[in-house]
Amino acid sequence: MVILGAPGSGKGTISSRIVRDFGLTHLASGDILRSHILNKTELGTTAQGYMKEGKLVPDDLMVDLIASELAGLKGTSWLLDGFPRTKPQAQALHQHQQLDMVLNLEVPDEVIIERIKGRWIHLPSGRTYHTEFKPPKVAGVDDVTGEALVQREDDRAESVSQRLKLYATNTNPVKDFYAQLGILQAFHGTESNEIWPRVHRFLQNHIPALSGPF
Ligand code: G5P
Ligand code: MG
Repeated sequence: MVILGAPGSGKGTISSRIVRDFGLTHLASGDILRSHILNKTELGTTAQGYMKEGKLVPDDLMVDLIASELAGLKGTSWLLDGFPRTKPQAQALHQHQQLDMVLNLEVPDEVIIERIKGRWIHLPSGRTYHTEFKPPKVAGVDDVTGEALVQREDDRAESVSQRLKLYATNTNPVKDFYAQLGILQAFHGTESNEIWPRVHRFLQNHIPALSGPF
């Protein structure tokens, strides 16, 4: 399964609930890239230059990265978040693996711009908090490890508007690609708590064998 949505639309938030209730493995391309940056790998060094400007990492690097991650997940059900983001990425994934469904979160840009200002993350794990929507138990500190939370380099206002523009240009063709395959399911709203029950119901009807408590 793939989850699409603009930067800050709640892909990570909804994905963590899907993982909790349906047991899929969550692969978030941005989290994987940030862990490469943290570990100072060659890919991390290359990707950092693009990411901090709010630009996309080149398709060939992303396709190789995700293909190698998926190769380690043979036989399991997974949820890809943040990939594919361009039509060439979607075509490459389609050759590698047929998807069962694609969830598409549609949240207005003005809501996103406001909410991203309050995001704090724990870099090593990708755990995400929000000053109002999901505050940590202790301000500025990760609930699990007690380590410091940081703001993402690309959450500055200039990078966010650049990311939203790039999303509109590059990812609309991805939506069209999946709509033509008949596997795109859109969820519109301004709050994750309003979108989530609808996603849950949809998944319960489509993957009943995996459905858990709600
Ligand atoms: P990422 O990491 O994939 P984006 O830009 O796609 O980044 P992002 O920013 O991670 O997406 P999200 O996961 O959709 O957003 O949203 P989220 O984290 O769940 O929610 C955002 C914040 O709002 C959080 O603090 C959350 O708690 C809060 N929140 C959620 N719901 C609500 C709500 O209802 N109300 C309120 N008030 N708050 C809420 O990619 C980063 C970069 O990596 C590169 C690119 O450079 C990209 O810019 N990259 C790729 N490049 C090329 N190809 C790819 N496939 C790439 N993948 C990554
Ligand atoms: Mg995310």
